[in-house]
Amino acid sequence: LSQPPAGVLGRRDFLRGVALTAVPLALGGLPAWARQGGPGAGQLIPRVQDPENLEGPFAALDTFITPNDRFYIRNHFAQPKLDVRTWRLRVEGQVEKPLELTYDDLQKMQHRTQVVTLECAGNARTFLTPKAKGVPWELGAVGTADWTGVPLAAVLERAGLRPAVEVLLVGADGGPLKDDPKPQGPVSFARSLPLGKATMPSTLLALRMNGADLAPAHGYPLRAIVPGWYGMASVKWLTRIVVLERSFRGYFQTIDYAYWAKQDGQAVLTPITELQVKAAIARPAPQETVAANTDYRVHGAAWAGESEVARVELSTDGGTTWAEAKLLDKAVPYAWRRWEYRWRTPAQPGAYTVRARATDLRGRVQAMERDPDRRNYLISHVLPIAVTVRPGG
Ligand SMILES: Nc1nc2c(c(=O)[nH]1)N[C@H]1C(S)=C(S)[C@@H](COP(=O)(O)O)O[C@H]1N2
Ligand SMILES: [Mo]
Repeated sequence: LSQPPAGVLGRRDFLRGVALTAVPLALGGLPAWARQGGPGAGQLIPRVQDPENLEGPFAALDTFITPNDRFYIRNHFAQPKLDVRTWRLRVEGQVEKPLELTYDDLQKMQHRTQVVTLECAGNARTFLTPKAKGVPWELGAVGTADWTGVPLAAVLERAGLRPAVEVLLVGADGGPLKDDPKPQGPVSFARSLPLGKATMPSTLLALRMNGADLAPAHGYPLRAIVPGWYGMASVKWLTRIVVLERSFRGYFQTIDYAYWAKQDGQAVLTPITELQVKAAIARPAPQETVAANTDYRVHGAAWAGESEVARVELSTDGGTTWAEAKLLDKAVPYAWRRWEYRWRTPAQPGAYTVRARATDLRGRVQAMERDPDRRNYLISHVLPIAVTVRPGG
């Protein structure tokens, strides 16, 4: 696995990398923007500069584990500067014994490694019409890593739980908010978990990502990893854990990262939690040109949150007929499965679409249409990928 040296993810380094990258011949079919670095070249693609938000090169998907230097970065505020010597994790609220743990304390506890796919709840937002507010992600705000750390349950056990319903995770980052409605003054990035999810053995306080200490951009020295949930639950730069007797109603799970659920005939803003079932197409990339009358390998990945991908189907005729894709990776809980499909491209040049649709073991199937109650999040309906078939092949 390629590991970035500390600080390699800076925007200036990234831009320099693009300028010096030679164009590999194998990428002939990719659109021009992809050939000049970015997805085809396997580098992160900047989407917002301040704070830094970069997506992974999803079109370059070629491994089950996403290398750290291709893993998307989603920040709501400037990256906090933390010194591991003075950094502490405080555990408080409904506990018998409040704790203040050092980095060393956590290193000495028993560790567990867990493969988890993280997807940002706003991934694929640029495909929405009308245009939705938020970071303009294409397909690459998703990645799979193996995470090593201490189960959150072990830390809670050490503190001793008193009657509680939720566990609040607070990051060291924060600041004023830009979009209305917003409170006055600074807000910390914080999310809560129901006690049941917080105490599952797979819910981690992670110190390492793919075998390396967390990079600063991914939450060094400590982050939560909440398997099967959208990325916003996996709080980075953790400094405080508060055990709560009531459900938390903070900004990032009410105003933001919430959708309209219908309950008793009412629309209720509900925090976003579990991943929806979804298949995403890596190649062809959007707007890619492919040769007529040839065998083309359509491929991508599919995930299903706390369930498991049962099948992936492909349609190359506008959604009229569907054919089964082949699942490539073995089923790993909480991780994506890559898939592929041999497409005999049409003999007739022109504009075509490729669609992928996943079903999970619970029988959830991707919707064909967008549900506007999801606001600017949970983009898991079937996305038509537009391709141009050119003569010859
Ligand atoms: N403290 C903190 N944690 C955070 C965020 C943040 O801005 N601050 N962003 C969240 C969101 S929305 C996502 S999708 C994931 C992204 O994790 P990554 O940047 O390591 O890919 O981190 C989550 N944890
Ligand atoms: Mo996110």
